[in-house]
Amino acid sequence: MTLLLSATLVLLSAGRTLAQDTDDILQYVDPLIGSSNGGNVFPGASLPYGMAKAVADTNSSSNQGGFTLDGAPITGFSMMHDSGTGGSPSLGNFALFPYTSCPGGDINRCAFPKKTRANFGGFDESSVSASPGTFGITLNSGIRADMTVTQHTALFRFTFPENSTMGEAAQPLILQDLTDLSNSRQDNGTVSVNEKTGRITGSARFLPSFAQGNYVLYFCTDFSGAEILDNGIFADSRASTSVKNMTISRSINGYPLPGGAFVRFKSGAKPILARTATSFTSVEQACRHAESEIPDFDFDRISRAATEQWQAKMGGIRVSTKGVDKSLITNFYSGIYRTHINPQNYTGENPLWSSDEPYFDSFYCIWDLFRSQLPFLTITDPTAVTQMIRSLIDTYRHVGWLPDCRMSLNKGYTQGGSNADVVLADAYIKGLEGGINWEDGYAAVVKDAEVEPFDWCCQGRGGLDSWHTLGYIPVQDFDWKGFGTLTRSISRTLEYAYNDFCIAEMAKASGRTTDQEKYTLSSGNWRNLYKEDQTSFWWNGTDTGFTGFFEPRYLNGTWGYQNPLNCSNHDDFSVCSLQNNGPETFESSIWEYGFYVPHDQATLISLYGGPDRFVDRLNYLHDQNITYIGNEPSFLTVFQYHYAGRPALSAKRAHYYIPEFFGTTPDGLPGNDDSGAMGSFVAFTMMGLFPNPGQNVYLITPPFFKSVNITNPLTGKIARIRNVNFDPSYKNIYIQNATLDGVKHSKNWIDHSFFTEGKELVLTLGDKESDWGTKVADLPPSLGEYKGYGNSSSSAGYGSWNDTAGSSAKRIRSWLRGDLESL
Ligand SMILES: *[C@@H]1O[C@H](CO)[C@@H](O)[C@H](O)[C@H]1NC(C)=O
Ligand SMILES: *[C@@H]1O[C@H](CO)[C@@H](O)[C@H](O)[C@H]1NC(C)=O
Ligand SMILES: *[C@@H]1O[C@H](CO)[C@@H](O)[C@H](O)[C@H]1NC(C)=O
Ligand SMILES: *[C@@H]1O[C@H](CO)[C@@H](O)[C@H](O)[C@H]1NC(C)=O
Ligand SMILES: *[C@@H]1O[C@H](CO)[C@@H](O)[C@H](O)[C@H]1NC(C)=O
Ligand SMILES: *[C@@H]1O[C@H](CO)[C@@H](O)[C@H](O)[C@H]1NC(C)=O
Ligand SMILES: *[C@@H]1O[C@H](CO)[C@@H](O)[C@H](O)[C@H]1NC(C)=O
Ligand SMILES: *[C@@H]1O[C@H](CO)[C@@H](O)[C@H](O)[C@H]1NC(C)=O
Ligand SMILES: *[C@@H]1O[C@H](CO)[C@@H](O)[C@H](O)[C@H]1NC(C)=O
Ligand SMILES: *[C@@H]1O[C@H](CO)[C@@H](O)[C@H](O)[C@H]1NC(C)=O
Ligand SMILES: *[C@@H]1O[C@H](CO)[C@@H](O)[C@H](O)[C@H]1NC(C)=O
Ligand SMILES: CC(=O)N[C@H]1CO[C@H](CO)[C@@H](O)[C@@H]1O
Repeated sequence: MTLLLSATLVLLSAGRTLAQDTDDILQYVDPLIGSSNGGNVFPGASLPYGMAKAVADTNSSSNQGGFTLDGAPITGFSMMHDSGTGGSPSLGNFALFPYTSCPGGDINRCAFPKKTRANFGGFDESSVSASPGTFGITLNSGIRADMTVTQHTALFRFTFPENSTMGEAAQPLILQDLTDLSNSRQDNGTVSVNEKTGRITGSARFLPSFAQGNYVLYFCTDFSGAEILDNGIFADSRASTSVKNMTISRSINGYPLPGGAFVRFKSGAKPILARTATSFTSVEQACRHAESEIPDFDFDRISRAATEQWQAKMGGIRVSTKGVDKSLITNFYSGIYRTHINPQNYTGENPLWSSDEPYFDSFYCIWDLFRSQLPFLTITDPTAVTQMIRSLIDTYRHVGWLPDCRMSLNKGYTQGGSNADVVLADAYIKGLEGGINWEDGYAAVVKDAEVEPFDWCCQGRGGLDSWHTLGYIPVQDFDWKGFGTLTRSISRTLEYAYNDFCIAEMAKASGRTTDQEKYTLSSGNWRNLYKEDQTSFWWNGTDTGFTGFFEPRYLNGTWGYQNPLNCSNHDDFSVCSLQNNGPETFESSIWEYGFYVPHDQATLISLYGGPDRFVDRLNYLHDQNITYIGNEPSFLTVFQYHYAGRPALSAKRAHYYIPEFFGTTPDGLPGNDDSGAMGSFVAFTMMGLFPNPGQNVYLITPPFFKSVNITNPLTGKIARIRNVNFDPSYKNIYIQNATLDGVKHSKNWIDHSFFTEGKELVLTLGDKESDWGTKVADLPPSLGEYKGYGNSSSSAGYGSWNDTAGSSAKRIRSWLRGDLESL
């Protein structure tokens, strides 16, 4: 009740209109979804985009997000994390660990190294509590650990049993370890403990999870709640109260030598609070954060404030809960919650350059985030996305390139194209302003297209000479100018083509006609890897029945070969990531990449034999489980039926995947959450509008709820979607007709003005597919012309760009038909 009242005040004071449904929506957020089975979700305490992320860390081999619910014991409580990522575990620095007492009162009989601490980290799953802004767990030792956070500071409250399990009266010891989750600490970590106050400070250099380079992190920890008995330093398994400072080597055998400090207390009768702030700039800054953000060690106040921030952040989306299974509401709001965890706001914490621009980190990775996560935030939190875009552009200014992946202040590895181009285009065409320097933004995306970095492992694009002369990335490219992993030639070609389309859109919107024409032209390069006579057979020799697939191509124009089913869900043998011997598609098959032409579905559909044959192929992709819904390239394929004039099939497919493949249990996610990418897929899908990212297009399917209200935080206007004939058993999932602000709306898509202008979309549902949204005029924009549809009276799309685009589209078409020489 208290929470709800204060949240109401926050919303009202921000000038927003409260939805009438006054349910506390945070009751529907379960942060533990995805905390086992490879979801790798961070389920701990964080503010939206918060830098401090406190949780109990386990020693699970899947502890990328810190905590897991897979039976692995706790090794510590740390305050920096990423969420849902693959790669090696990220962050997890400076773990604390509590003991009720050391046997016989002898500090040397407490276990200091992480590996031995694990023996004291068992816990009962029923003791775990997690909600936005707080996390708590009881160890089998009887110690209860609750945690909450502010922006840079974590507050832990340790409540001790009267006696230790050995029977000694409580004389709690809390240690702090110069470690991180992946044991990456480098040489010369330092730690000091202040004899009088017990303040522990220090720093160490660590390695980022999926990036080059390293980073230094500083910390400052204070305690409250009990009188200090003594304190000191530990190295490996031994400790002393007479040593207060230490500089520790990584050790000569690879595994960093355990080391840190500890404080012992006279009594455990009252809870002991540990307050740790971190900083990328200095110990002093860390201490300043701690003192200013949590001066009073008031756990209840801080956790209430965290809850209120979440309530305010998420309060803008309200669904009618009537009749709908609670687990679906939980799925929806938990997805929205996870979408707001990363990227992290490190503004004021960037030691790499000085600038007045915001600095966001943990874009881990944009290949995942561009598809639905950042587009979702563009709806719910455009102010934050504006700051993220400014940060990306500022990173370009100071590092030279837009990042594709960035974590812990370092350049992460690029997975495919320069997909920050899509992020910038998406924001630009949806009208984000707020101090974004779009001149620099445009220069940044053009640089991606024109200048090859020496190290395209981690920025920009590789193979640009081939791209410009041949119009594709060749398998076994000859590239002597820039260097990166020479694989993924198909997926890179497809992604570069779409990246160029996104640049063309920005060029169009800013009146750069020559560029628009140029990048529209190269956005057709995907066509150069289409091998029209390519067949596809299963391992057992059965023909899939489809002909025409993308295939690798050599420098000399000769085709190479990759089995179109390799790297699909059915391929248990290939390794399809960034390995040097990796395939020509990244983490996905030729089958699935075969749909990745987001800007020219019309031409793709024609190549695949028209809309019916396209639908057959899309059905086969899903029905045969060739696609893997646990990885991001699958997202758009769920909705691409819209382009074939079959929006009903997108709705059907949405219900096929949710909730079957996305449950609300800890093991409920089909793959890594990827910083909230999966969460945003769930949220968008259930909301009934899915973006084609980089375009001003949302594909319409019926929401999973009777109604959805989405408040635009900038304009305060409320966009509404209402289902007439809503049926919570989901038999009526087919749109019969629709109105937009009372006017008949037969297009199967809408644009972003729906949100900014607060329009109302009313969908009338039925249990059978109708002809709503099926005509060519109803289809979303596409560069090429829709052909072979039942009613082709008018054509939609980017064909109507204007005469320049029209003539370039004509040129593309003639060029696509013919030889590469004509370039
Ligand atoms: C985690 O710790 C437990 C208890 O010490 C141990 O049995 C287990 O092998 C450890 N797991 C890993 C992956 O290190
Ligand atoms: C705690 O330990 C003290 C001293 O060892 C003992 O007298 C007392 O009974 C113990 N209390 C409990 C609850 O076990
Ligand atoms: C660590 O400190 C030692 C001793 O001062 C010094 O010799 C060494 O160069 C330092 N290592 C690094 C990486 O700074
Ligand atoms: C220990 O470290 C503290 C804080 O860095 C410093 O003030 C103090 O002088 C150091 N003490 C010794 C003995 O080096
Ligand atoms: C959405 O907004 C309308 C109009 O303000 C209101 O009547 C309705 O109750 C709201 N729906 C929800 C689910 O909050
Ligand atoms: C990011 O942090 C800065 C500095 O604390 C703050 O001014 C800004 O509002 C934050 N941005 C968001 C989206 O929370
Ligand atoms: C071959 O494998 C495919 C895909 O698993 C399956 O659909 C088909 O029935 C199999 N054919 C035979 C003859 O076993
Ligand atoms: C083209 O290059 C590939 C790879 O080097 C080679 O196998 C093929 O024979 C070449 N084709 C022609 C026509 O030279
Ligand atoms: C496809 O994958 C299989 C392993 O599953 C591998 O043996 C084969 O070389 C791959 N074939 C192609 C053409 O990529
Ligand atoms: C696809 O996966 C679903 C769910 O795991 C399963 O029920 C179905 O049998 C699979 N279909 C094929 C053709 O493998
Ligand atoms: C929408 O469809 C329903 C059911 O078929 C029908 O009753 C209604 O009149 C239609 N509305 C419009 C605006 O076409
Ligand atoms: C024929 C046509 O549609 N021309 C348009 C080209 O684009 C410019 C700028 O958007 C428009 O002003 C023209 O009308």
